[in-house]
Amino acid sequence: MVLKLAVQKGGRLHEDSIQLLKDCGISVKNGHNQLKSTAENFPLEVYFLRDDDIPQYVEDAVAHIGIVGENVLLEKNKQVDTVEPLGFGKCRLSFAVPKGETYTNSTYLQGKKIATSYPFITQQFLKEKGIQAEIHEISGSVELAPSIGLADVVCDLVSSGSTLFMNGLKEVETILKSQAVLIKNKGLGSEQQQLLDKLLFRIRSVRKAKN
Ligand code: PRT
Ligand code: ZN
Repeated sequence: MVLKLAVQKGGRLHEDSIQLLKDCGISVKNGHNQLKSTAENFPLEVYFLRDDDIPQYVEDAVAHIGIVGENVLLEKNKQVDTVEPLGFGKCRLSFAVPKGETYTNSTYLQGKKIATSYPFITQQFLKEKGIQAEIHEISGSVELAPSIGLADVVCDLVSSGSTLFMNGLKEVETILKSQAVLIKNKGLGSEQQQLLDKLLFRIRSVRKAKN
């Protein structure tokens, strides 16, 4: 019996995910271009995937558990359980407008063109507010959209704010605060649940010791 964990293959969550396992006393070799790796001292198999694919893999029980940003989890809207916030990968999903614009509240967005990689979360926010706007889904460099005339507004991830600033944009409204979370498949067997409980005990101890 082995617990299968999906983590990001590269990118911003990869190193912190592997470091968390290390801090839990679990060593994982990440060979170049490997899809999976077996831990040496815990019954754990680690799958290296694009973050966008992790919720689906966990819903389908290809991986029992996964580490992913709440932003991706909410956008993909898959049937999985959130087990634990992990305290890294912190960012926010915010609207930003050209810096000369005056934004007082979300009614500004009425009738605007909004570029985002998070169409589902953005649409949910607009719906809640009763706002009609046009959403343009783009997968990268969202912050360039206003300067090339593709959109009036962007809804993008922000951490320091410097990307927005360098593109002449200002953050005006946050719709989601996000961090990496541990998720699990909804139908875990009791043996997998026991392994997860063991891992979770270590994760909580590590996080307590750091605070
Ligand atoms: O290849 P793969 O699909 O796996 O990776 P990816 O390119 O889709 O994601 P990646 O590695 O960029 O981010 C993975 C996760 O890290 C995200 O889903 C978030 O949960 C989290 N995270 C934390 C961030 C940021 N901070 C962040 N700042 N993800 C992206 N950004 C980008 C943002 O999109 C913008 O382009 O950084 C830029 C803004 O940063 P500041 O500091 O200039 O504001
Ligand atoms: Zn991605």
